Amino acid sequence: HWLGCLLLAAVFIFAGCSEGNTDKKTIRLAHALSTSHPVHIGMERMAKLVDEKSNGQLEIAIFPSQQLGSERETLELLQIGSIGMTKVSSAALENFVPELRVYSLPYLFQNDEHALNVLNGEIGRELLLAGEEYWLRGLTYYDAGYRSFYTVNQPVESPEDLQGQKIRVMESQMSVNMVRELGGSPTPISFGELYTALQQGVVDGAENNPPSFLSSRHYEVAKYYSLDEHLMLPDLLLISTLQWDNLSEQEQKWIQEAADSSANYQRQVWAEAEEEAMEIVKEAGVEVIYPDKQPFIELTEPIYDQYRETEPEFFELIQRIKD
Ligand code: EAX
Repeated sequence: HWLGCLLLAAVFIFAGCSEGNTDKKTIRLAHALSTSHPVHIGMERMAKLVDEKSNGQLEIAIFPSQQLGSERETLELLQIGSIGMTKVSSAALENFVPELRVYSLPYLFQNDEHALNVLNGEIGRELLLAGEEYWLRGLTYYDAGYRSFYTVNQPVESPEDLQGQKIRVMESQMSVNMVRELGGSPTPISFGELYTALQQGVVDGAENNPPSFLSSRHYEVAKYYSLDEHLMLPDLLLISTLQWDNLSEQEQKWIQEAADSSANYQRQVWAEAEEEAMEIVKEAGVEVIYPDKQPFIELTEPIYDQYRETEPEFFELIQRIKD
């Protein structure tokens, strides 16, 4: 029987196998982060809550570390219903749900409170559900803090230092444009391939938040971390609409409630994880730089002009919340 399970798992079916209990449903959730990452810990909480609420009848099986593919690939698997759930950065979703490009505007939010008001408010909800027509239903946001540059050979004290440096970005045109405006050479690579790319000199640096910098062990190779905090991209927990429509109303309610509650929990875990990550990487010999953000802000202004030409709606709404 176990061999059967293994084979079925291998061909990506979303109905799970279970020993002895034929009513039990398993939903597979795949993502790119390692198990020590605070966003993974948030998802574990969600899975635990679903298990408790359903009395063990509904199981969320988590596949971390890009085991089932990159963020782009898991989104594709969701769209055809091969897996039920995924967690990706909003930047990875841009190619699927263009409305989400708004989150990729550098220095979009004035502060944490502004970000939280947007995400937890009407706009945040609308953007979370914007993927429904593309078979990607958003369940909740997880906090992914601020992204900053890290480099192998040369510290980034100002945008000039990005000149001639190959910087890994996510598969996001907005991120490509951002790095280009700042003077670097953007190179899209999936998260799971980045450690080797840094090590082998395929790229000279990347950008991410402190817990990802730590849990990916990129800090072993990239010894300069410049906290310019150019992006605050939320992570999104998503369910395939094919999976969602296959659930009873009660099951949908369990999942939504568990997702909401896990997001609150994850925000608490995040703050601590961020601080801890900074301490650990410093201890490991990473030099932390606190650059003046102004030149970064000014150089990325053309991104706003490009964006405004196509779809200014959400940006204007987000600006209004700030005021
Ligand atoms: O979604 O690819 C990345 O850099 C992301 O930060 C990560 O996978 C979380």
